[in-house]
Amino acid sequence: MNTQTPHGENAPDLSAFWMPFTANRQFKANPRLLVSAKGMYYRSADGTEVLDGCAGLWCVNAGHGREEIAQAVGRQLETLDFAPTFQMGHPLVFDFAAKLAKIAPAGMDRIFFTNSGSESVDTALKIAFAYHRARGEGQRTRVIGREKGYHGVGFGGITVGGLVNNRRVFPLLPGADHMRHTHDLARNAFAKGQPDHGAELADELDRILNLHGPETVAAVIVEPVSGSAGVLPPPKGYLEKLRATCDAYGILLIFDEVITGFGRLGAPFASQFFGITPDLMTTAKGITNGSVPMGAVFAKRAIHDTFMSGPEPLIELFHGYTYSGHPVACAAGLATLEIYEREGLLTRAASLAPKFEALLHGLREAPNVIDVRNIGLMGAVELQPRPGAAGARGYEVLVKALQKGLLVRATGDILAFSPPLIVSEAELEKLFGILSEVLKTID
Ligand code: PXG
Repeated sequence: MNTQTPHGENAPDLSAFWMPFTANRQFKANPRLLVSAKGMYYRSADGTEVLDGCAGLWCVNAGHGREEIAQAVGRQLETLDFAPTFQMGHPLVFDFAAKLAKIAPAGMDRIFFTNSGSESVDTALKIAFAYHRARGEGQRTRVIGREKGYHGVGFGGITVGGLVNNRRVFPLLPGADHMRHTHDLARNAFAKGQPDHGAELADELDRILNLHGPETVAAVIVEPVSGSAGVLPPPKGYLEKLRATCDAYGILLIFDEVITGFGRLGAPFASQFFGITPDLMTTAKGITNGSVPMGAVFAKRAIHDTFMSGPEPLIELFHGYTYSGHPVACAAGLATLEIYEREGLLTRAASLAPKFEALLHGLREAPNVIDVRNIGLMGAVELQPRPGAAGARGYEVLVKALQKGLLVRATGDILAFSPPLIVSEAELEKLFGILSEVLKTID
């Protein structure tokens, strides 16, 4: 139903939509609606052009309104709108998996489709448990995550995640433990790229393994670069140590690449950027350029093959979604991969990163800034919280930046940046120019 509201004629009735991760009443009192998008820009309901500083929600890596994706999706809807992938198949899903396997980290060429990052995480955890069980190590029932980790909102994801607001209200799966986070302003503030200090935090894993017994642990899951916690690149040497410890005890290492996947750091995946191969890798977001919901778990071939040893008529893994490998999502994904490859977007962040870094760190002296950090085309500016009003400064920046034509992501008082990978140097200058102006107006 359309009603007249103070926010414009024929604005939609806002009451029925229960908004995710949003202060609903605050938003509905002062709504911010985006109505169209092309390239690097959104257009808001009042006609403002808004530069997209965060690729939507870290997902629109090839920029908005890509015609090839729209056409592929339209064609697919007319050709084959849906087909089951339980005991059936359709050509696109096999084709898409094969093409993803080609850009995957070495050996991670077996792919399970989901519909989101949260589903990818739950899927990867279930594969880990089932894998150990298939090898006669069913006693491996524990999983280890990290403080400040974000792995989506399924029960598996919030159990291994480490953001207190996502956990405190809900019952969690048994048997999880957490390593300490690597956010260390005292030693690492204003680091460019991987910080120098903190590799020893990976020794936390040994401590936790000694507490529980390493033979009880199925998997360790981390974001190679924490995203939602406010862009925390791993300290130098940290991921290497996690890899070595997992190897020493037969524990699976899961990289959650929902944000870092599909070119964000300047390589197809963070795994290749850091030169460390996990056993399982979770993805979503950029897999379809954010256009159609989809996710995928990449598994090492040996893990997949472990499941393929029983009697052939038996289902090997009792897991899957109605929409695993949905034909329309596959069409969107195939068109997305073509764009990524044709335009070199899976590596383009590498050449833009120096400019991005220089502009971002140029905000170092802006009011209230207590840290600036970056890696690839991911960056964050951390503001000192206002006494007694944590998050207020961050929210004010979000609102004021939008008025000036820039979309930023604020988590608490941390501002995060992850522009589409098509961004030009001039657009980066514009982005940080607007931000600099806005920061000057925040008390
Ligand atoms: N893992 C990681 C590392 C993520 O960043 C998920 C899993 C869950 O994905 P889905 O598709 O279920 O939402 C995510 C999602 C933000 C922000 O700005 C980050 C995410 C989602 C929304 C906002 O910090 N990441």
